[in-house]
Amino acid sequence: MFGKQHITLGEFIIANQDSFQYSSGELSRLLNGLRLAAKVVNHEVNKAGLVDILGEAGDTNIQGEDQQKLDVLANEKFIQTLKNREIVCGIASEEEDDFISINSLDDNHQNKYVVLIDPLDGSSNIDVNVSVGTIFSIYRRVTPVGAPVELKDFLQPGKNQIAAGYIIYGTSTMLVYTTGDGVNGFTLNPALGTFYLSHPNMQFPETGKIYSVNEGNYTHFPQGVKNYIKYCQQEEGDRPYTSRYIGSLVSDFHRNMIKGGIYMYPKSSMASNGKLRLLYECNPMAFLAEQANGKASDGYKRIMDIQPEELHERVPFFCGSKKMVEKAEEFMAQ
Ligand code: AHM
Ligand code: MG
Repeated sequence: MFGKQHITLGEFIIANQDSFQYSSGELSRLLNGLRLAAKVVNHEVNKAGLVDILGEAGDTNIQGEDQQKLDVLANEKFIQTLKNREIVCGIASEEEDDFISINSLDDNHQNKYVVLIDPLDGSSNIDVNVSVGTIFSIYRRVTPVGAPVELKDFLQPGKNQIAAGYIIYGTSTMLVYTTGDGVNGFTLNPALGTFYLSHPNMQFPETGKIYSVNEGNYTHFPQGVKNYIKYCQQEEGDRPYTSRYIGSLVSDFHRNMIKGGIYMYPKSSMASNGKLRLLYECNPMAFLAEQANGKASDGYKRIMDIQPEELHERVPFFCGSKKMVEKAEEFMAQ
């Protein structure tokens, strides 16, 4: 419909809103809010090396990790933008202990969507100038419109997501998202502050040659994962595969989606559910993966079928090219 060089994210959101079945105007406003916050955070991330903004903020988040200043800042920017625009009824963030209910008295809680967000994932990479990302996930509330949101609005299985995406602050900044109708990627032109459609209809190759896992934890992995890693390294057919691990989920996922590959964060004898959070990291990435012809699993079953029990729940994660994830599952099942 448009030449791909010329379509902006704003135009794309509007052009596609009619294909969305419910409250499309509201979803468009919400996506535009995220787009704005992404630009603000991008600006901060880009100047991280210039100003005295690095280092620990002094707080510890709910997972007991030290927060760096940019995590706090990104968290604030996203929450502020969504609150100010009164476009959601609730927000849950990886950086907040509890969900936030947006009490907009004027409209009597008419908003229908909740947002779950990991404002700055992979933030241990910031002070070494390696890519980081923001991950977001959007659901329709399950409680009735007109009342404050409840925990159950956030504890929905990933298959209920109506949109999800990420922003990657990399060599260029990109926003990649899905509303359940494929995955599209937009690259920021920093001179104009505008995102342009650069990667229409992104698809994981059916299979690939890259495996991404923190192999330092090898001895602590389940036998199935060890065997799969050995399989990746064996010389046979198109193997050995290449090992690439940035330690920044968004970046590892993005590369694997373009080139073909598998990302794994298995459970280990040190962490019985792995490290990644079901609601803020795995579900949105799983939705994107499935929409891009890939697959996401906990090693045995589909990520998006899991019924969450708590906001900060962790889950083992295997995600990427379909055939590779299936092969890893085969090894897990043995
Ligand atoms: P974070 O939410 O504290 O940033 O942790 C998530 C990150 C992922 O982006 C990355 O894939 C993983 O943690 C790396 O963990 P590890 O250093 O244990 O390999
Ligand atoms: Mg994270």
